[in-house]
Amino acid sequence: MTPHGPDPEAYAQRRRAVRADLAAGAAGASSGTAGTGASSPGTNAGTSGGAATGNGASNAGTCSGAVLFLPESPELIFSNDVHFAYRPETNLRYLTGFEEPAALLLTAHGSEEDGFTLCVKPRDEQSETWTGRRVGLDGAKEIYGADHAYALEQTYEVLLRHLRHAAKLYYGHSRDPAVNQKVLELVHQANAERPRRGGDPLVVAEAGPMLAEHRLRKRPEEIALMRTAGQLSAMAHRRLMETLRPGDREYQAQALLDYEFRYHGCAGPAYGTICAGGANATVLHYTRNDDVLRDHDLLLVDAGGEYGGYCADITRTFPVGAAFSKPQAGLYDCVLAAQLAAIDLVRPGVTIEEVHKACVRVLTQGLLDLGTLDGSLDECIEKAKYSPFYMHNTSHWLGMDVHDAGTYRRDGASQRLEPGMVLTVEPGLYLRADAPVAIEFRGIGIRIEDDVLVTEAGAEVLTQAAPKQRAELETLRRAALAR
Ligand SMILES: [Mn+2]
Repeated sequence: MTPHGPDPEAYAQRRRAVRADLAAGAAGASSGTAGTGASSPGTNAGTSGGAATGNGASNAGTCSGAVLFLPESPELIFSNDVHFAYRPETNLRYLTGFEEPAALLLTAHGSEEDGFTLCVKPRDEQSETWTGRRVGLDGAKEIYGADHAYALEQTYEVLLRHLRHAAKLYYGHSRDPAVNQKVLELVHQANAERPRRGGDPLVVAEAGPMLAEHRLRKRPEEIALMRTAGQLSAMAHRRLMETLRPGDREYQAQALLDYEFRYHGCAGPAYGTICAGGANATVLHYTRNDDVLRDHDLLLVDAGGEYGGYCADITRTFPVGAAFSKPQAGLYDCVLAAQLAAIDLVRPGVTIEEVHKACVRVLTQGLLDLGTLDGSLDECIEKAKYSPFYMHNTSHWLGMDVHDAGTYRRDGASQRLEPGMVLTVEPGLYLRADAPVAIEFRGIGIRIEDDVLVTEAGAEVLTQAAPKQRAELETLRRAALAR
């Protein structure tokens, strides 16, 4: 199980919810097969461990129900004999908590092999001496609740057996084209047998969007973990504000954050930490982090920890010295006002696009007030005159992935917020060193980012322990420099 992550029952609940979707999705695919598909949703949704439904006999000769297949995520080479830390495919981890290379099948088609299947690396004394203990086939069942466990090498023969029974395959597309090709071959093989065995050809669907619907709405145990990830990450930002000194290198700021994340139980940073001093902050994904931090510059820090499999994503911008300069303060107040206005808007029923538009409106008004734009507010918004200085969206979904699963548009319109969704709110202003603005604004990049949970009542900011009021930042910085 993922350290600090959900308990086994939480994963079982997720699998039950997804199996109910599989059965419902397949009922549509197999509408020609006389009712057997339509009877399965209720049966499958209720079974506790995802055991066989026991109606296998009634499906003989027909194909009904669905298979979800998530292939093994490849192990990647860092350099000769050295691997990157293994990162399980997020959907597989969402449904199991399993962190070794593995393939997953979740099936609801009524055969005796139905249920939750994991294909894993078998126990092997020789290999385990080098690379550590494996869960093995027994562990996959006993610890992770698999109904069936096989060796990874058997993945495709197991998949083919399931495809023979099913009306629909939900496939988690692999980054490895060879895997996709293999799966397509097996689909053809299963279909080639259909004329004699009976049943319509398999319907193949992407598993991602179906699983994304589940991941987009966080369950209580997920929200609890995201709250912890947010709190621990906010504390790391605060610690940096309390200790940074002019003359430090950007990587020293990064090192302190990494230390704080790991020391307090995070698996590590949830993504590549950005520590960008001065004009480096106008590069959106600056990760070199090797420059010297200068007294009169700002430092933009975009960093969050991953705790129990869930990400935080926080950006703060604060003075390397003790105080903001006047132009820095003007821009900062503008970004903060935009962020607060947007967060204030977050509640069920509001669209993610409306959150963005609220930010754009305040940022544009701020740029007009500072003399950086000309024209009326509406004209500047309509013609996107702000876009050289604010070129990204305000929000993305947050969860197990820092850019989490979930659609941003539904039925041709922007996604409406619902309780349990978590989004970032992260306006910024980026005035490059060569930007066509007054000289005092050049080379300033500011972003302020928090993680916001949509609740029944409105919103809960999961990362509010990270200071962002200008006066509070200056108090912290004065104290840091007085040490
Ligand atoms: Mn973000």
